[in-house]
Amino acid sequence: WRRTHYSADIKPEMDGQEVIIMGWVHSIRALGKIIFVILRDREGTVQIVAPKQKVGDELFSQIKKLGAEDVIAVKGKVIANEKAPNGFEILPLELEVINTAKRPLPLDPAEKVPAELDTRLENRFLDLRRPKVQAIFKIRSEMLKSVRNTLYNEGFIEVNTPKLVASCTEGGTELFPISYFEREAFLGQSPQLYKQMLMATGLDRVFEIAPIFRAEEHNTRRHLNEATSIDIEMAFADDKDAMDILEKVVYNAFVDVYENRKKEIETLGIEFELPPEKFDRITYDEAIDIANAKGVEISWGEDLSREAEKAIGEEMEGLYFITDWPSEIRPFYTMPDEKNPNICKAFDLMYKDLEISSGAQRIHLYDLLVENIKKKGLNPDGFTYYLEAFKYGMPPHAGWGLGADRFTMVLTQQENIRECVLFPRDRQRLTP
Ligand code: AMO
Repeated sequence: WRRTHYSADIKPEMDGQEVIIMGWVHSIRALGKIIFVILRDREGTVQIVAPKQKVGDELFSQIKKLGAEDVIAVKGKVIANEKAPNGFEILPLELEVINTAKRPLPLDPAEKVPAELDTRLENRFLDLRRPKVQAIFKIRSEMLKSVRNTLYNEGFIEVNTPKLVASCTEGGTELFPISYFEREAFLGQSPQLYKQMLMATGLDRVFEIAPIFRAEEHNTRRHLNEATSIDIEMAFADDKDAMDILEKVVYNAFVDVYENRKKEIETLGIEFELPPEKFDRITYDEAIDIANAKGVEISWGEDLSREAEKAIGEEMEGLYFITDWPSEIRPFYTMPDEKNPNICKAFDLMYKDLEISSGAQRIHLYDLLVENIKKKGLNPDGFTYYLEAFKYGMPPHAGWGLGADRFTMVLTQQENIRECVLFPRDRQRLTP
């Protein structure tokens, strides 16, 4: 048997046509001489109605034996019926039970009351059968497709850089050490050094969508130990150019999700609003003023605390940039401002109180870079392979990293990042 249609492809106008559908038994209801089976596939559900006198004894008893989540194939006839869901039902002609499901189920995909997140993640393959959960991943996929489209259209080349690495990029903590034969190595925190080195090659504009690993100690709703980062780097460009690209990438993703994932937005039951094409831009100074005005104490030079982010997020609507950060709290590769080296050409893109991206213009000057590495208390010897790329013709460049999981949280309006990752990795969870 070959599947001819997904549930959503069948229309009442196909009345009388024969179809083959495949999927899971979502629910089954026997009312004496008639059985109703709801079959679920990726695109939705179909009602199969089996009246005993029409389908015959043999098929009727075969259908009667079905249980929740059995995998079945049904050959049947489309019957237009205004009273049925979607305006049609299927009269079964033949049924094949492809595989049965053990019962009781550890988690019922048809269950209306949601289970605890932990139970759901423990049984993620079953949890993922639920349309609301699938909707998140369809939107995530749409977002990734959109991001790729925008970046290809803007002249970016997709690259892959190593994830087994020799040095840190985002500060010494948060690294996962691994044993690499007789040497120590780490799981990559960010493709930062590699995407910068690629700027010395003439590839000019590159992007990568790949995992980043962070040994975050704490469990929060916004942090994972393995996340997916959308990274770009562009040569002959400054922080403003990188922000313009980020705006396009994020705005287009909103538009594409809005236009192509209406069904999933409805399934999630969320109010989906398009952002403006240009996002507000406030400086770090303005941001801390907002926090201070709201009673959150934060002095110049401090990184934004969770409380400060919340206070600023209350004031600023939707998406906005924070620019002109103190150099001290940004990574060593960040270009200081020419006029005031205490601040640097870094930016964060926020959605309310959630940071979804950070980026900057980078230091492309060898001496300044070495000096900055030392300033951060790091040893330049550990960065030789990276520093070499700055000696033989490195153009000015800028870039950013956009958290794919956090961006999905924003697009699907989820409060917990784990909802937006198929198999999340946190301090407690290494399986499934
Ligand atoms: P940063 O460390 O800010 O910047 O990371 C960039 C973006 O990646 C996401 N992110 C995470 N998401 C979930 N869990 C985590 N533990 C986690 N860590 C980071 C966030 C964040 O905004 N090299 C720079 C980027 C650059 O300048 O190009 C960097 O890694 O959405």
